[in-house]
Amino acid sequence: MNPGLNLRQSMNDYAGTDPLRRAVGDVIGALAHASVEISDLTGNGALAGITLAGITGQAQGRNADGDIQKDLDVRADRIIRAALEPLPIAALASEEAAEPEIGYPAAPISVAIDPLDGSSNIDTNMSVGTIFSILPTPRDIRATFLQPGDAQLAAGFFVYGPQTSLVLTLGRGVDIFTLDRGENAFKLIRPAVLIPPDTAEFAINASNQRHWEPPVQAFIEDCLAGTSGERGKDFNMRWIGSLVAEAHRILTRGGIFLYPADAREGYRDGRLRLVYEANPMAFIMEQAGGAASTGRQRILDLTPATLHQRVPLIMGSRNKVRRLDRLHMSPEIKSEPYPPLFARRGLFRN
Ligand code: AFP
Repeated sequence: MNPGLNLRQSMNDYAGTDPLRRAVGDVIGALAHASVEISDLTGNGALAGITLAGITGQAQGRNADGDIQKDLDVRADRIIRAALEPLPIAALASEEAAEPEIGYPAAPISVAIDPLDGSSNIDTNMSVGTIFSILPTPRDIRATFLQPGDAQLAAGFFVYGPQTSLVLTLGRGVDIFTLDRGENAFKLIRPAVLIPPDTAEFAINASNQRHWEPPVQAFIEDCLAGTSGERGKDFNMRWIGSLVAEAHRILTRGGIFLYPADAREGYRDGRLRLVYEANPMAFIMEQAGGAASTGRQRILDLTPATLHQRVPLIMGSRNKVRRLDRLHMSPEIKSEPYPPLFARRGLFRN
């Protein structure tokens, strides 16, 4: 596709006369429309509390799964629901709702969303975003969001940062569009994005190091050892605390992102949700030549047991994801609770 092509035209080209593709394209168009309003809202920051009654960016309770819920989370959820309401969608699942909302059960597609990912960053003026996954509606509508990630028809995320951008896969590669505010239209800026297979940049919340499993300890230890260690090269570290921003950076210059399982209460399966965070991200990473796994299994192979199920997520440059998979499978790492190497060097201790 030619750079500068607008999203509407791109969706028309994709859909052609295929009704299922037309339904997918219409949902993406509606999400793009909603994203402009969410972008404006997040762009106003604290001013939103003045210009929009009741928006403070402060916590206002917890969602169904116990996450702190900001009023912007709720507002973004409402904006998306309003944008999708006129469309024939069988079911809509959201991080902000305990159960999916049933719309038109005979409709061919369903949608899962994280309306505002990274909302804990809102008051620090960091990039946040909206993540979405579009699935075929199965015969039993109750199983809609319990399908493996490989079933996805499309997935993407909007990043509300210096630019408002859409990262999109329709199962035939990854394209990045940026909002042209003058024309109020998303324009294609990077077609057929590919992630470099190798990288010297990792993203992990290092404050959780003492809780990680040995394979992750070993991998990060090697990165930190740099040229003095067995990897023989120095690494750079990033941690933004916003999955969409980390993913966009990886699509731009490569890298590996880890939110692994850890020993903290409630983090045995990591922090991120399989259905509306890990699955869409994994689809995008693989379509851009990268990889996404739990360390032991390919993310897109997993069958969700529940809608808000959490899963360890390791994604990005495929050679680094594969290295972590090998470390999780290697017997010598598994047999030691903490490799002596780590105990001796204790690079995190001082
Ligand atoms: P919030 O949406 O609650 O800000 O969580 C963001 C997130 O799910 C993901 O976007 C980040 O990568 C991750 O949490 C950051 O988690 P930590 O705060 O534990 O580092």
